[in-house]
Amino acid sequence: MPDTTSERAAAVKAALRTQSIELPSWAFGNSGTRFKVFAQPGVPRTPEEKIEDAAQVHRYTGIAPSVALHIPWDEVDDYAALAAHAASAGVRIGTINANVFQDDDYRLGSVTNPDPRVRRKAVDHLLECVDVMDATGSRDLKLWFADGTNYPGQDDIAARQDRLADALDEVYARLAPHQRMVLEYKLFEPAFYTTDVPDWGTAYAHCLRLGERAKVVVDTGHHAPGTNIEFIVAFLLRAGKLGAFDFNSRFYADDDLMAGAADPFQLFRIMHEVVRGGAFPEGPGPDGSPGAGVCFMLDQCHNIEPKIPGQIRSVLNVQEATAKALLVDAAALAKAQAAGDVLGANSVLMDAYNTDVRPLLAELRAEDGLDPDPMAAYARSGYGERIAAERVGGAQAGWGA
Ligand SMILES: [Mn+2]
Repeated sequence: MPDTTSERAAAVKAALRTQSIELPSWAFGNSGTRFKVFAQPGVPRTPEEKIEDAAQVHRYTGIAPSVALHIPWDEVDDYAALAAHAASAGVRIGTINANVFQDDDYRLGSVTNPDPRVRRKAVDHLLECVDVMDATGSRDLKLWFADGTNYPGQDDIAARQDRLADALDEVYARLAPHQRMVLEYKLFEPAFYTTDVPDWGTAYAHCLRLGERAKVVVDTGHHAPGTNIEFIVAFLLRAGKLGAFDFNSRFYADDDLMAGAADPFQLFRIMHEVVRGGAFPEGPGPDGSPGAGVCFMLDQCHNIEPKIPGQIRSVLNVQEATAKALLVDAAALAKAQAAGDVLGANSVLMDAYNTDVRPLLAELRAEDGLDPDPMAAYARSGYGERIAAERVGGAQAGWGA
């Protein structure tokens, strides 16, 4: 990083111009808890309308050019046409998220179900998702399994791992050379006793066995309280096994709140490891190998707040944390660390975190022809009022839609 303040600011802005954050299509549909899903006016009724809403987030932030789909929530007859629709809206289709948890057949699990018929059905769905990727040009297949057990003795823990491995093998073998599988873990829920992919170690072990194109997804809301997530990020990056983030905030468990809302300092610490690990800005590895290729995605639900501004706020929070991470004086940090200067090293990190980067980000947007205040610009645009007036009739998208 250059020495003078203005050179540093220019370098940070140049790096930030390469940032892209993927949006989840489901964030634009209705969502809630097991107690109530609240409907909001103007909510999309089709995958096309979800993509149009996502395009608004990109329009005002400039750094959210892709939308992840969820199959079957975003099922359409013609995925190539959907990809063309996305392109005409100014965005593209990103990760394909599989869903093997919303069918009565999956009561005892999907790919780990004791019944081979159900396992076959689940794997067939995952293979269909790869067909979708072929049509949309997507790189990543994201797998999250709700599989697990609720009671000791309910099923054979190790046998379920065998079934999981068999399923992953079959899907991995189906991927084209440019496609990847990214495996997400979650501590608990909906299973309450064992979860078949509960932690990064389990995901890592399966990915390691599968090969180069299988990588781990870190969903920031999927850990036990107090877990040091940046350690996991550092470890996976070092091993070349970090595939993607699902950013969201949690106060208690899997809360799916806006990224950076609960703990902006944690988000900064994560982004510091990302920058340190060479995953952003992305460049070739030290040995000239291809970049880390980490997909920076949001996975959130906006149960009570309006959805498009909720996504804009989250994107801005990730951008702010990234800007602060880029401001860390790497040379000063390395020097303090090498000298065993505990307080000095900590100060270098805290100086960056405590910097107000909002003026720099406003300047960056103005230079790039964006409104310096994306939240205000969206509110002024009248888009929210327009969709509320126009999207009348039809069934609103939401969980299970
Ligand atoms: Mn997730």
